[in-house]
Amino acid sequence: MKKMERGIHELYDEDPVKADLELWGRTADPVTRRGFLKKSGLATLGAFLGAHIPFSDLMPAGLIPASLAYAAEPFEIPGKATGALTIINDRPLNAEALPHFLDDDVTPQKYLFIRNNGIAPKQSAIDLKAWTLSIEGESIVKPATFTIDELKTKFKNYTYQIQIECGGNGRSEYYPPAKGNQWTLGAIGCPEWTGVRLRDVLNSCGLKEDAVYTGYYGADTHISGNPDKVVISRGAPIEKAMEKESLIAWAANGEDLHIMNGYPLRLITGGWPASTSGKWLKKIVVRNKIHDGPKMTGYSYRVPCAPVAAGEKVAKKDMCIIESMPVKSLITYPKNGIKAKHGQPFLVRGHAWAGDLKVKKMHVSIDYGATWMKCDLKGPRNRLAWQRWNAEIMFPQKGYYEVWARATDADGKAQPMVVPGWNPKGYLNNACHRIAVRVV
Ligand SMILES: Nc1nc2c(c(=O)[nH]1)N[C@H]1C(S)=C(S)[C@@H](COP(=O)(O)O)O[C@H]1N2
Ligand SMILES: [Mo]
Repeated sequence: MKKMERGIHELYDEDPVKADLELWGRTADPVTRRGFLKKSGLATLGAFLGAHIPFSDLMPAGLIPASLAYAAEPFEIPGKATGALTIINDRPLNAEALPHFLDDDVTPQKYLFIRNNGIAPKQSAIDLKAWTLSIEGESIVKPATFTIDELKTKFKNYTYQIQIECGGNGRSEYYPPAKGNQWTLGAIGCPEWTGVRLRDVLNSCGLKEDAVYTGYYGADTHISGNPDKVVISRGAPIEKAMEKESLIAWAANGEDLHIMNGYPLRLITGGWPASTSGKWLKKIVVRNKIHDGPKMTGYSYRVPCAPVAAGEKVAKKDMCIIESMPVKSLITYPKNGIKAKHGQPFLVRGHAWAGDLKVKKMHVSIDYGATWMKCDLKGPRNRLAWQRWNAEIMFPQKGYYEVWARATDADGKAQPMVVPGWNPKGYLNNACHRIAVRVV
């Protein structure tokens, strides 16, 4: 297993304020956590970042400067764009996109993250004609099995642009650290999926009155090699499964699914943790109770029902299933650590999304969140698609800056500026994305 080198993160994980003090000679106000860079520290940090820091008095202490926080080494993955994805783990394979590769309105599959809990089936072993999907479970009247051709011809086909984001995206920033893939920002993507509506297929089999939850089963195999062990079997409440955007999809952007993204068939459950979007789909069950497959119970894809202190032990009974994902945004242009010319407008853009909701407002800040500027924000192509935003910034003087981006959802909830509520498995980090800019 390859592990990323996380030197500066580790240092900050142990004690961010101490790390600050050691590295930059900065002390923090314990209440505001605002940094007071001593003259010498200011010089050290400035030298490290390669520029004077105009808003240094506003820069929160204990926050790793973005120019250092998100440096990532690209690896190569077959079938994916070289250099665009960072491997987080190689068995099972998990990889995320560097944010600036997610700049397209519609995410090309070569940039779409990979989150495998087990071992993916081999593409060469998949016979498209022989692949079947079964619909079963105690709340189905007439269980049935469909080939992919039958799905395509028996039911109306739909195409929607829908974002999927791993519930653990951003996990690497939690302290105390949470076990699991140390995702930074790139376990998100928004391709255009083509398939049939899950509800059309379920209705054709007859849904009983007592239907409560779905559960999926895929063709991947358990990391232990035990053929009887199910890798992951999650689902969604029947109301979510019956939404018109919930798809059984065979294509992304008009192409076959990439093998690592579920070829030849997968579920798309937009706006919810992508763990509900089963890949290599073989079977869907409709249950008369909350599905209890592997990774539905215990601490998996659950957060404390009520907020807890960082590092606190939480009883299983106090953990609640994650449903709609929180509001979030990415800066996809330019990339972190860019140089800009003083006196010229600086163009920034990205995407914003908010689970089941729309994003209502988008702001950027160049003074560590002291003031915010409203961005241009477009509507989604369809429900559950991310939204494009643009901004034009003028930097007041030369030096080191960070551009912070903050989205607000239709309910008025905004992204937090720093890592939000700690939880045992490190889910739902929707802190503002920031990039470093050196204005020269
Ligand atoms: N069969 C199966 N489906 C799965 C998974 C898996 O390991 N096996 N991982 C889930 C998780 S946790 C996520 S975040 C998404 C990732 O989808 P992607 O790899 O296409 O980006 O797939 C989900 N569906
Ligand atoms: Mo995930």
